[in-house]
Formats: sequence, C-alpha cells, structure tokens
Amino acid sequence: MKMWVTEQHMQQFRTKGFFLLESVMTDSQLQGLRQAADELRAEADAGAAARETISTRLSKRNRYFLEGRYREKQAMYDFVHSDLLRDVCTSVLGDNVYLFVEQFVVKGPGGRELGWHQDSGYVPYPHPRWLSCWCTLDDVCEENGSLYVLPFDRLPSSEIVKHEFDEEGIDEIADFGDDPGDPVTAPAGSVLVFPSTLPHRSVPNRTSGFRRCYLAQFSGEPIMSKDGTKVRNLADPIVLGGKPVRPEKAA
Ligand SMILES: O=C(O)CCC(=O)C(=O)O
Repeated sequence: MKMWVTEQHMQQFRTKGFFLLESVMTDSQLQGLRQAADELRAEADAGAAARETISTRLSKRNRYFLEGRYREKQAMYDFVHSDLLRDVCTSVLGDNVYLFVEQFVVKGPGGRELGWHQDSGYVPYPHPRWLSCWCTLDDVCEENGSLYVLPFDRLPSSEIVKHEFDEEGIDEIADFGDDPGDPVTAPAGSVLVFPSTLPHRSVPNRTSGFRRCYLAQFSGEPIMSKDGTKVRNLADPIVLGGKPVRPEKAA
C-alpha cells in the first residue's frame, strides 16, 4: 500500500500536534466529494434535512455542517475507506481504527468565523482522544476561511479546557490566551491531521465563493456515551487488527 505519512510528519505531530499532507487526494476523490458536498448543501437549503440537530443549529451564519451521510454517497464511502485515510489513521492510531464523525464543513460567502475550540471540548466526560482529518476540497486561504491551529509547543499543556457558548449561544468556544495561532493555507486535495485536543479556529469567508472541506474523525477504540452503554455518534470499523474492514454499504 502506498504510504503518505513519513517519520518527519510523525515527529511534527508529536511536538506541534498536527501535520499537513498537501495535494494528496486524487482528482476523482476531489470531484466525487465536491459533488456530494454540493448535493447535500442543496438538500439542506431546500429544507429536506430540516431536523433540528447540532448540525442544523451550527449551520446558521452561512456555514454548513453536513453530517452523517457517508453511507449514502459512494464517493464519501470510498474516501472514508481510502488507502490515504487508512495510512494516516494507522500511522497515528495503530492497528484499530473506527470512524467516529464525518461531515462536510462548507463556508458560504460571508460565512462567519468559528472561534477557538478543541474538538474534545464538546464531549463533557473522560473519553479517548480521536484524530481529525480536515480535507480541503477547494484551495483554502486567509480570505475564504482558513483554519488556524495553536501548536502544542506554544501551549502550557494539551489538557482539555472548559468550553462555553458564545454570546449568540451557537458555538462552544474556549480561551487559549492571546496567541493568534498559525494559519493553515492549503491547495484543494490536502489533509490536515490533528488530535481532538489541538486548539483550532477558522476565520470568516470574505469571498463570493463557497469553501468546502470534508472533516473525517477517527478513533482507536469506540467512543461511548457517558454511562458506557451506547456508542457516541459512530464507531464504524475501518481497520481492525491491522486489516482493512469494509462492511457492505448500507445504501
Ligand atoms: O472548517 C472549518 O471552518 C472549521 C471546522 C472545525 O473546526 C470543526 O468542525 O471543529
């Protein structure tokens, strides 16, 4: 199997808490995911997905969090099970990999910022850390809503800090001090890899176009509800005992 993650990437992951693989997606992966993102966004706009969920609440401010549909779109299903993501996940998580969350994050023209947060800040009880793969489907730059990360070597610790709702009661955010963080600008088809404890934020989209990303999050063991009786969100096996697992697609 082709490998994308080098020892240098892993070294940076250990010291700073992230690495970027630039332009690693194939044209067909990119086209397939873009089409899926556009279809799901059109569906959300048409109100067909008007369940009141965390995603629809967050989708205010001309931002879309289009979640939990990967089994319905072949391109998404194939990408989640791609050699690329398998290499990333096994390099960091080891021989067992479960899909925990997957969603498109689309910022429309004027789409608002998302303040500093750790993804783990949204799970309010002890849990295994997971891994985020933030995959750019468009060129991402300062103007259209790039992510900023706060490297671990500039933080006093990588502990999870308390998150609170912003004044509009929409985003849960946290205070990490005055460091503005480092912008991540990347061509379409890149993958930013970081753990659920890395503080990050994204800036507004000041262009007239859409900025599309696909965020796939994986864990090394199922992430459970607080009482341990149910899976939290998903725990779909991707690799077990070092071997790829590809269950039947539930169309
Ligand atoms: O893509 C973005 O603008 C931000 C996504 C993000 O930080 C998140 O969903 O946790």
